[in-house]
Amino acid sequence: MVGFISRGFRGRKQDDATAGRIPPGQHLTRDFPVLSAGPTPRTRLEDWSFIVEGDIRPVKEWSWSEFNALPQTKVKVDIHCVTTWSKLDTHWEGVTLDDIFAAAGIDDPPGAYVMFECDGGYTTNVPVEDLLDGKAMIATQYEGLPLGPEHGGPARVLVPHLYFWKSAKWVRSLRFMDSDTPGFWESVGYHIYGDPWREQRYSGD
Ligand SMILES: Nc1nc2c(c(=O)[nH]1)N[C@H]1C(S)=C(S)[C@@H](COP(=O)(O)O)O[C@H]1N2
Ligand SMILES: [Mo]
Repeated sequence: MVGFISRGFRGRKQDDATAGRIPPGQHLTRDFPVLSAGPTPRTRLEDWSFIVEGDIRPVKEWSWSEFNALPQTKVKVDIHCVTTWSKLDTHWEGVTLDDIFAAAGIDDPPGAYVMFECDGGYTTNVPVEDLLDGKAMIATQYEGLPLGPEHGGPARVLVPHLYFWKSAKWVRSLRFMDSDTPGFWESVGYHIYGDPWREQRYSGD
């Protein structure tokens, strides 16, 4: 009987802590599943760079050491994978897109959308306004440690308010676009935008 009561009490406490934080159709996970469409690329840091590209030519390129000299920001966020797992209170460190645009001298973005391009060929499209005001970063650390290769190290996109497929692993460039062109998953039936709170899993949702 006592066991029953205390189990019930723990259940209630957990419900209160997570209330309103799990989007529709999602469930909580404590581990960190790896989801990759292909093999894990292993780019040496001396060969790594991050490039911001406009239509015509590169706008800015940073080597690994230059990139790490940009202002660093820490965030604690919840992440939501379209395969229905959500994970709360994950800690990341990296460079916000605001700071990347500032360092690239971009006041007026040369397109309303971007395509993120990765080692291994993965791509994903995101509207520029979803990257600004601290909503997104290029993350290089997870839970206080360098980001592991299976989770996208050396650097991945983190756009936690959209489904996690938008958080491109092994990212190497950001290309501005005038129109919202589908990336890898978006072109095979996943939603062009991917808001977990509106359950935008597939095109047509
Ligand atoms: N380059 C690349 N980025 C990617 C993917 C991928 O296959 N390749 N998978 C996406 C998907 S579908 C998800 S859910 C998350 C998974 O990130 P994780 O493996 O760190 O959990 O990465 C996203 N970013
Ligand atoms: Mo995913």
